[in-house]
Amino acid sequence: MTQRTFPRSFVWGAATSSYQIEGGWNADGRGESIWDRFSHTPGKIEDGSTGDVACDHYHRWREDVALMQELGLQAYRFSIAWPRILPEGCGQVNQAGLDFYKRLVDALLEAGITPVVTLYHWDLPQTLEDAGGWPARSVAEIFVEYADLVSRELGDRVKHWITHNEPWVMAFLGYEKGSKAPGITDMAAALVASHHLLLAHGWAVPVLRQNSPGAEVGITVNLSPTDPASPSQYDADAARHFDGYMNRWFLDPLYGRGYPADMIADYQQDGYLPAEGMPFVQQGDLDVIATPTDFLGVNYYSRAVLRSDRVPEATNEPRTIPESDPAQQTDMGWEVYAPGLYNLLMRLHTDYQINKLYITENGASYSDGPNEKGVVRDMRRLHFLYDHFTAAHRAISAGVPLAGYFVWSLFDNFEWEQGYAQRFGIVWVDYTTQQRIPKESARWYSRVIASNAVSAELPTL
Ligand code: IFM
Repeated sequence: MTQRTFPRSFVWGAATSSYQIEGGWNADGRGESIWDRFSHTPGKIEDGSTGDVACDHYHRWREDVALMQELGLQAYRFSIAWPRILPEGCGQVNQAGLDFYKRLVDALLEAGITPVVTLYHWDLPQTLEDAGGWPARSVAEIFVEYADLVSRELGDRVKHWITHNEPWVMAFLGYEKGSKAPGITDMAAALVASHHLLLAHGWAVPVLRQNSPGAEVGITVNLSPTDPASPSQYDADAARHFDGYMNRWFLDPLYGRGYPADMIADYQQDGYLPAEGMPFVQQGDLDVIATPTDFLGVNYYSRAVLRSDRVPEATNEPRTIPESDPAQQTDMGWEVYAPGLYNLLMRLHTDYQINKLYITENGASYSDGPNEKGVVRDMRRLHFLYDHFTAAHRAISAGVPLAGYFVWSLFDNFEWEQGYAQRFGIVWVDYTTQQRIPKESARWYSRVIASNAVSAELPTL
């Protein structure tokens, strides 16, 4: 069978995040995070659940690393729970928390698995939210102290650092829409938060480099290629705006272009920014944000199809709206659209000339569980991954410097405001017994890793 082989140095891994899998929410001196507060607030999480126990990884990390080794993972991307290390956000260090991550990193290295550490995957210490959260510039300064501490402690062993995961989600779902912690609905505050997240990243880069010689340092953004729903100029403008909101608002400043002028104008028009622009951007901030990094982490799940809600009643504009086929959606209701990954990678390569890219998350939520033989035949996830790996291979062949791929997620886990109803894992988790069962997608992924290739034809089992 013809194979599509990946570059020899290509890295295959899987990803998780602290609040979604660890549990042990108040074990051994861990402080409260905004996600503890949010999930403990009635009505915030769809199934009423919390991350108090989640996959109990805090206690089961040893068997989890053994499972990663059995699957043949070459790298494991996980995040550090800031309040486990600094229960109050800064000041007093919780040694037990640091020791947990030291043991985990050592076990990974012993198993031949490269640790890829995300410093911030949304679990801000509650004390820092009480002090103003990301809309406060002081929180960005404190983030650098936290980055300094963690990289001084782990920098000899960890050589891959990601400052933030998906600052768009933190800023806009946390502070504009309020669907995620801390649950605030204030667009003006969200814009300030987005700047402080980027600033914190830029300040942290040299600190991480200093404390972790030879390390690769980057940031992970979630990006969504954006298509207009019809050839209408109104839909084209809606697509421009959404692309600016979700993609360019982060990419442009990270790659030295400052915040996009069209978006500043839109936000001024909507009253979210004052006439003078962005008064919270201080002199030198944009240079800090554009500090060169070693890679960009890209999380890709789907594209966005935009339909304007500002079309005048009487218009001759074409308005054919393609409906997304429900059979082509994951359980999240997200369209399965692998060409979007190829298009996105090509755009990053041509528009931003990024030196190195990793897909730090890609995956799908499907609820398939164990059959009577205890086998999880998650063929839709397997095909999803196959199509996206193939799209990535195509991009590499076209010259995109894609260096690795992390499947989201290693485990079924706490899917934020959706609780445990959504299952993204390649490993099934029984939340009653904490039994882990690698799904068929995981078994197939092991074979992809071992051969460093995908077949030219859709795999069957
Ligand atoms: O579960 C999340 C993850 O925490 C961040 N990226 C998207 C995933 C699926 O929603």
